[in-house]
Amino acid sequence: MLKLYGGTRSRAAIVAWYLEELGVPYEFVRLDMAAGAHRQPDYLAINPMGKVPAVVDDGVVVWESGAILLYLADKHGQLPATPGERARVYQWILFSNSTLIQALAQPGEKRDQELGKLLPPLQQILSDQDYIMGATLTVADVALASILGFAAQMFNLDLTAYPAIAAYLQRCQARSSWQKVMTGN
Ligand SMILES: N[C@@H](CCC(=O)N[C@@H](CS)C(=O)NCC(=O)O)C(=O)O
Repeated sequence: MLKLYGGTRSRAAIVAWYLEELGVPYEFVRLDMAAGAHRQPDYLAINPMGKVPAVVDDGVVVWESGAILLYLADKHGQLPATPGERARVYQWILFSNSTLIQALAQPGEKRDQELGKLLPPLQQILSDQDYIMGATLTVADVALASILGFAAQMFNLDLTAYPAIAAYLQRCQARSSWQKVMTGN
């Protein structure tokens, strides 16, 4: 069975959410990160960077949440048929895990400035469709909504000016798979 390595309240939740969406069984290996379990040789043999999440699946080892999501989507036949459509999925996962996270990591006013550039186009796109690729949830939403959700929680991100983004986040968070992983229900 696939093993998912993570910690309490870590980005492993992103991968767990997608595994639940896919209906793929997995064992969650909770590392005691406060005690430094992610820096011990047995875990560094899986991810030499000492970060979670990582997965071990039939002898395949993958780390970096975005790479794991894409691996799972690919393995389970969830990537679009054409290179152009697949590129849109890569684009949104990389946007979420690099551009959006980098903006969120800026200190105070600079964060607001950067988000002021990124959130209006996102609001525009989500005004016309329920999910980031169109009418149905894809792996791209798992990355994007997870980061938006973390931002809302950690930085008290105020989405009042972006009602379509707020509705999108609510739509994703209402899914039973999200509820199961993030709230333990
Ligand atoms: N870009 C990586 C980030 C991984 C990351 O920073 N994970 C945190 C937990 S959410 C971690 O392992 N921190 C432990 C440390 O840095 O020592 C991903 O998305 O997988």
